[in-house]
Amino acid sequence: MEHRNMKTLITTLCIVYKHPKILLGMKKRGFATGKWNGFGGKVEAETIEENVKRETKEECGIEIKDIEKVGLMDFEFKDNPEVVQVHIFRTENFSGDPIETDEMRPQWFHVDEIPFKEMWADDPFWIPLLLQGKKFKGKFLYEGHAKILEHEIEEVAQL
Ligand code: S76
Repeated sequence: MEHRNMKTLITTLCIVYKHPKILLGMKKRGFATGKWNGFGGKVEAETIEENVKRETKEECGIEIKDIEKVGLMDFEFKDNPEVVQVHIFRTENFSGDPIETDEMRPQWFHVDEIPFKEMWADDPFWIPLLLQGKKFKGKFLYEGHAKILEHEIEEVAQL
């Protein structure tokens, strides 16, 4: 995974975790349609923290608070000269009730019933760490959107 000459796209992802449930959204359009995912998106003219709050509000109607950055992951897709850097956040505090929007259909899942088969293939590697309160950094190389060719992930004390 060689990063020279590669453009980096900065994105965010938020997992709301109120034990024993996590909130995911079924993506209804665009990148990753048909997958359960956290909320977030491409960082534009704003900070990373502003972005994750804005996107979560837009995608499922809730206002998240007390967000904690728990993960930093680089994703590459074979034959695509772009790195997608995902800043992953966790929170248990929010206001409002999750609502379906044009983009996402939110649903709570018990931590023992996370629908990994309908999620990104990298999720089983890091969601358990997030649930255990750990912080992590990693890199994944995909071929297409379903096959992981290479990966590394490590727990870190801080990000
Ligand atoms: O959990 C994930 N969410 C994304 O948006 C992208 N994984 C992932 N991997 C490419």
